[in-house]
Amino acid sequence: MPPKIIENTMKPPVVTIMGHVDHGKTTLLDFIRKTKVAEKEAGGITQKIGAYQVEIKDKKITFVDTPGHVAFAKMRAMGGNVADIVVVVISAVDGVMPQTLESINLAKSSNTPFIIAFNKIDLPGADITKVKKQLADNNILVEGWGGDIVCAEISAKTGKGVEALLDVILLVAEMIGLKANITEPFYGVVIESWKDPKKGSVCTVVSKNGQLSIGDTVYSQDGQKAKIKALMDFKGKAVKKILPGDPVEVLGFERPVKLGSALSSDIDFLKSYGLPLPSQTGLQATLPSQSLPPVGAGSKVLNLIIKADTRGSLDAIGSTLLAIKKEGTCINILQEGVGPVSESDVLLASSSKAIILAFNVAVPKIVLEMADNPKVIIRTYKIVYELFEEIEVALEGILELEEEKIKGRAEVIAKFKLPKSGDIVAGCRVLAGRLKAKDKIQIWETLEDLKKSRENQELKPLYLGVIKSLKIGKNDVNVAGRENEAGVFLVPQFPEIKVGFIVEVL
Ligand SMILES: Nc1nc2c(ncn2[C@@H]2O[C@H](COP(=O)(O)OP(=O)(O)OP(=O)(O)O)[C@@H](O)[C@H]2O)c(=O)[nH]1
Ligand SMILES: [Mg+2]
Repeated sequence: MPPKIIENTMKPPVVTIMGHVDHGKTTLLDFIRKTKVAEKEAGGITQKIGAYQVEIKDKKITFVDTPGHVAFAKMRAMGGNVADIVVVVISAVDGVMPQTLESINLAKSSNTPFIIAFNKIDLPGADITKVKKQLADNNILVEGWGGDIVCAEISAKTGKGVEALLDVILLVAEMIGLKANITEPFYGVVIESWKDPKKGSVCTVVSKNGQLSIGDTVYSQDGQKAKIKALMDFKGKAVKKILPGDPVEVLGFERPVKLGSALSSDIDFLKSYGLPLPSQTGLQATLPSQSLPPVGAGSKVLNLIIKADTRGSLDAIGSTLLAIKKEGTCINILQEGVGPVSESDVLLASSSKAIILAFNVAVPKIVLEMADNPKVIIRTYKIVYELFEEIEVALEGILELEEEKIKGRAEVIAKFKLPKSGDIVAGCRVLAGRLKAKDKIQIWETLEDLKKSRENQELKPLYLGVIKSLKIGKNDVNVAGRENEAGVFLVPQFPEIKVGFIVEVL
C-alpha cells in the first residue's frame, strides 16, 4: 500500500476515462478540452494513454484517457491505478461489452468510485434502458435499478449532458475530499514512457503528493535514479515545478521507466511500497523482458523483434502476440525495446531469421540499407490490429509450409508437341521448392485435389512418373528453382496433360 499522506492541500481529482473500444472516450475528452484528438488518431483508436488538465468552474480536473482496444489491458490498468475517480463510458447503442466489464471490475477491485456515462444518446439506436438491464444482468446496479452507481446521459459529439457529467465528477471529488501535502516528499506514478530521439527517455507521470522541481533527484521503482532535466505540462509547455494531481512529462531518466512504477524524491518513501528498489550503487535494473512461451518441441517458431514508440504499446503488443494460439506454431519474442529500429536489431534478425516489427517508430535509412542484404524483413505499423492480423497470417504461412514440406511444386503453363519425335513437353512454372531431373512426380488436376488427397487417401493423381529431363530456354538443366519456367520431359509420356495441372515432386 502507498504510504499514508498527511493532508494539507486540496488536489485536483484524477479522473480516468475507461470503456470499450469506440464507445467515445476520446471524443468526450475532446469535447471537454475542445480539441480534435480522436479525428487525428491512426485507425481511429487510442493507442496511448493521454493525460490532460482542464479548469471547470475554477476547479481543476486531471483527465486520463485510456485505450479501449482489447490489447491495451495493461495500459487501462495503469490508468485505473492513478485514478481518484473512474468514468466508464458505454455506448448506449452498442451496450455492455467485454472492456466495459473489465473497466468496471478494475474500478471495483481498487475501490475507486466510478460514474457510468451512457454515450451517443444523439443516435437513433440509443437505448439506455436496455444497457441498464445488461448492467443489472451483470450485477452492476445503477441508480433507479436497485443500486447507487451514479450515471450520466451524454452525447460526446453534440456535448449534450457533458456539463451535467462534469458537475457529477466535481461533486464526487468533493465527497471523497482529495487532499495532499506539498511539504512531503514527491511521489507520482508513471503511466506512459517512451524514448524521444531528441529528448531521450520521457515519461508521463501523474503526481500524487509533494512537489517536483527541475534539478530534483528522483528514484523510480524499476531501479533508476535521475536528476530532473525538464518538466513539461500536458500542453508541452516547460514548467519549473508540479503540484499534486498534475500530469507531467518528466525528462532525465536514462532508460524508459517501467509502466506503473512509482517515482519519489525520497528512497525511504519508495521502500514503503515493499517492491523492488533502485540498487544504491549501479542503478542497473533492466526492464523486465517478455516472458517467452516454451518453445514447444516440433512447433514451428516465428521469431520476432519488436520495436515500439512507448513502453505501453510495447507491452500491449507483446502480451497480445504471446496470447495468439495456433496449433503447431509458436511466437518467440527475441528482443523488444522502445525506440527506432537499430542496426543491432537487424544483426540479430539476420542471425536468427526473425522478423522485425516496428510500431510507430522510425527505421533509419542506414538500418534499411543494412536490412537489404542479407534480406531481413522489417514491417512497420501504425495501428495495432493491423499488426496482429499480419502476424496471424504469417503464422498460418509457416504452418502451411511446415505441414506440406514441399520438395517441388509447379504449375503447367503451356503444352508443346515436338515436331520430330512427337514427344509432349510441359512448360511449367515452379511455385515452390525445385524440380530436378530424375525426380519422381505426380500430377493433379488442381491444387485443391492435391491438398484433399492428404486427408483422403482414396484420391489418386492423374499421373505418376519421373522427370526425364529439364530445359530452361534452350539449355538443358538439372534443376529448376522457384519462379523458373522450364520445359519438362516426362517418362512415361503424358499426352493428356493440360495447362493448369499441378506437378508435385514426391
Ligand atoms: N453520434 C455519435 N458518435 C460518437 C459519439 N461519441 C463518439 N462517437 C464516434 O464514435 C467513434 C469512436 O469514438 P472515439 O472517441 O474514438 O472512441 P474511443 O472510446 O476513444 O475509442 P478507443 O480509444 O479506440 O477505445 C468516432 O467515430 C466518434 O466520432 C456520440 O456521442 N455520438
Ligand atoms: Mg480513444
